[in-house]
Amino acid sequence: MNMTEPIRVAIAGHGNLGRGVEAAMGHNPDMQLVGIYTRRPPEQLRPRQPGTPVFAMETQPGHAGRIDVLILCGGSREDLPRQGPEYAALFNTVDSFDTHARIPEYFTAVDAPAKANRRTALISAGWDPGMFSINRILGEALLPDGETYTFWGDGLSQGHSDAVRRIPGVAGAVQYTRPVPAAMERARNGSRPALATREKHRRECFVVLQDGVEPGPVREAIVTMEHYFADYDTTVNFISAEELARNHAAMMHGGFVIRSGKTSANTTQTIEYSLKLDSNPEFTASVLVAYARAVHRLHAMGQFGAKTVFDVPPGLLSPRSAEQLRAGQL
Ligand code: API
Repeated sequence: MNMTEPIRVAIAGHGNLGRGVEAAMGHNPDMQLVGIYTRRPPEQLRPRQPGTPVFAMETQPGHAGRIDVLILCGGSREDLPRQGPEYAALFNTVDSFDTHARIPEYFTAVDAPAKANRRTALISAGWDPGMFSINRILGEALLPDGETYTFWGDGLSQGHSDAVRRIPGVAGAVQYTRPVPAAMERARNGSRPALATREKHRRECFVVLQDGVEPGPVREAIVTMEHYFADYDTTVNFISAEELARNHAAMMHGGFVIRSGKTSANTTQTIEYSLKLDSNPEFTASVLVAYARAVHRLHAMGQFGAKTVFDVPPGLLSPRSAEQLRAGQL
């Protein structure tokens, strides 16, 4: 691998996450943003950095030789199940597929085309799944006799908001994840047994309907949605487009992973990893960009196929070489 040539990165999809990747690229001088691919008319898109080339999504397969890593910024419900396998045949990719229960089948769908075409495809990066997943397995490996607690929020879940927006009749929506304070307290005190899903978080949606759409069926479609809402107590508020724009533009999020365990009968050890995010999509994007660097290196090492964050050594995320890291960071 030539360390002096920048890694050529492109973005597929220019929503909140795609814009976050643009911002993150500005902080990583060893990488260069060589294109943004969009489903909208390319001339309507305003890149953060004027002069960044913008292309129609369908031109992408013809650009395979110009892109080292393609970052897929679509949603998990409808975009990635289609785009992930398709683009993994043509490019090295990074995505943030975040439907936890479907990750095994998504991995298989991406792995086959990536292996067949000698590409490297890192799936399900971000913070959860992603950094939180790493902290969960570290906690469990280091403290086998214990309990793990993941809490999210208060904050705006991009995945849940996107899932609501895809319901027919919905013009706009956001979803807030509200942790239950008493449950957080129990987790911090090492409560055993583990808490049930419904005890830990509530979900609150603010939804704008298209003209003439009845709220009842939309509410029903939300609260019964598998993998997103069915296991939670969910409140749905219908509001105007003006109110959505005025009161729900901030995209703060965060949360923590706690592992509490015993190393001998009366000895408790606790590990906590916590995030406070002003912008959920910008942080997720920062994670994706660091993993794009790792994917480029894994590909150069001949490690083809689908990968998850568990398969990537942390040193590969850093712009520094292994020698530099040994000298200054251990
Ligand atoms: C929640 C979390 C958010 C994880 C972060 C990311 C997102 O329920 O708020 O969609 O924003 N699962 N996957």
